[in-house]
Amino acid sequence: KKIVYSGIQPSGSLTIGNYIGALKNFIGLQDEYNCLYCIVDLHAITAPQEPKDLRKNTLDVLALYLACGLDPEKSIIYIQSHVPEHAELAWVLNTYTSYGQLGRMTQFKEKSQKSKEVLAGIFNYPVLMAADILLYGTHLVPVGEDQRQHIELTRDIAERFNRRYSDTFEVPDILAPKVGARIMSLQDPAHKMSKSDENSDGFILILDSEKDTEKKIKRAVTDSLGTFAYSDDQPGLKNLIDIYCAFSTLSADEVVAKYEGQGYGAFKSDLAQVVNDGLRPIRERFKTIRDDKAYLESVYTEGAARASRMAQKMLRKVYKKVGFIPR
Ligand code: AQP
Repeated sequence: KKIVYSGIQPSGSLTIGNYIGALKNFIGLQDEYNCLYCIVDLHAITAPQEPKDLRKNTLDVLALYLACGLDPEKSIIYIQSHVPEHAELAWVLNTYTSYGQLGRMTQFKEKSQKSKEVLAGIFNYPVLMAADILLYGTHLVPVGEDQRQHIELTRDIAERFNRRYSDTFEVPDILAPKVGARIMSLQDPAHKMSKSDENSDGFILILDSEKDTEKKIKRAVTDSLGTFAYSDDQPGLKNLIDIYCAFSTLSADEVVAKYEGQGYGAFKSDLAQVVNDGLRPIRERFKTIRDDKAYLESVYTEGAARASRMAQKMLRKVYKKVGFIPR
């Protein structure tokens, strides 16, 4: 079986962007592939985190993984900091990554523009991500479109290392969803929906109440054209149609056909219902799972043990190739 790897940062509560672009697609891959799904807390600290919030968010993400249908019997589900090989491999890979290439990463440019002090951690973020992926011989990485550049970089690093020594790393491919690979902010459709957005109207959290979900959709920015079309000239509406498609079986054309000639109001209230219907079972399951501390602990402990075995094997191989003396 091929290997699938992905992770989500516990840097806040997850949005429907995280869900549509990543989490939702994790579920279906579990039967066909050997999947590893990580909660990447080492990545999360590249932005300042309050320790107690980080602890809470990490367990929230774990419970959400399980509530969405990730199955610890099928997939390896674990917390990144429990497997120190991630950080160790990242250090080695840093010596195969150019400063210039990291400086060209869009996510780095955007995040560093926003912060007063640019941390080395945010600059090196993609190298840690490359380590996550390469550590397990990953073939496929299900992520949103915003991560494409990081996957390209991971491929470059793997190829560079393989050329320098001999075949060591599998060169992975991205697996981006056909619909909803890039969900935009509800308040500013030029920017992607992000859990760390200061304006909470910009995102819908998986765990938002049904009322808040509805409110945020009603407030979502559209346009004054008044025509119902799926077009780049109407990015706000286009984004809402993408969200509708992700939570239903309809295509964009079918959604347009259904609401053509109507105002945006009717569409928005139906959209709120479609999103709430889709999220309701997850929201309900989340509560029960999140309260079961012992179960959560057993899942992440078992997951880390299984991930560690794979990670140790790869790191030993890498250390040997580099020329480190085994202890
Ligand atoms: N708006 C989005 N549309 C589609 N997919 C998205 N993803 C994130 N935002 C969108 C996908 O979610 C996965 C996990 O992302 P992450 O938490 O590791 O980091 P991120 O991409 O930086 O997500 P956020 O929400 O924007 O987090 P913050 O605000 O903390 O930086 C990835 O697969 C990503 O593609």
